[in-house]
Amino acid sequence: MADTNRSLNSFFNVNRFVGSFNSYEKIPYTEVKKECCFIGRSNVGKSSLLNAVTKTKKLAKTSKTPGRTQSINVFEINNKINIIDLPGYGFAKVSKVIRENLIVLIEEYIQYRKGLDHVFLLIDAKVGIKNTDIDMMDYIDNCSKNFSLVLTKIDKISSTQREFQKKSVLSIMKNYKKTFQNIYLSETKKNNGINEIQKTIYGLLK
Ligand SMILES: Nc1nc2c(ncn2[C@@H]2O[C@H](COP(=O)(O)OP(=O)(O)O)[C@@H](O)[C@H]2O)c(=O)[nH]1
Ligand SMILES: [Mg+2]
Repeated sequence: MADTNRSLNSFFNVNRFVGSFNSYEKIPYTEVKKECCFIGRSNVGKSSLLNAVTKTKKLAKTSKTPGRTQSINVFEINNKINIIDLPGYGFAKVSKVIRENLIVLIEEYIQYRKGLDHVFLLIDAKVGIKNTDIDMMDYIDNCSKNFSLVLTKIDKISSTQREFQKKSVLSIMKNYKKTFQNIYLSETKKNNGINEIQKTIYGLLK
């Protein structure tokens, strides 16, 4: 087990930032690669998760100020898998126009990007699922894309609350029988749940 974990860490540790793009059409196709993406509300912990998965501290910029990332950030793992850090949605403090443009950016990426194999939708464990998350799941489901949920920042709640949150989230997943795949609970600082997420991403290569 420890060996598998270590080899996954070294696999993900070979990575590079490809670039930031303001439309899915601008993302280069270097060769056919497997691709997954992280989406979720602003400040949910997408960039922190990317850094934890890649074991690279400052690969993606994390921020205490929500709404900073407004483009599609592309990271390449081991020349084989792309991980895409998408802008956060549902952030109230940006203008309505920007908010709507961001939703279009995210939705077009999900619908049209060839090679997108798996969407990780992040939910803040303390905040729970919001309407904007449901809208996004409906959209992903309509596009027939596989997705998994990641309940983030579980260190902020008790184990009882974790179980409650997990159960209530899973009951909603009955609406997405074809596309919903799995649920992960994560805490980036202590690396909880990170290995399971790495395994799923690595598994896309099969
Ligand atoms: N307590 C705790 N805070 C976290 C965790 N993951 C991220 N954060 C914090 O949440 C804030 C937003 O994180 P970031 O990764 O920038 O979110 P993004 O906007 O979704 O990319 C930052 O202050 C992070 O340090 C976690 O597992 N536990
Ligand atoms: Mg971010």
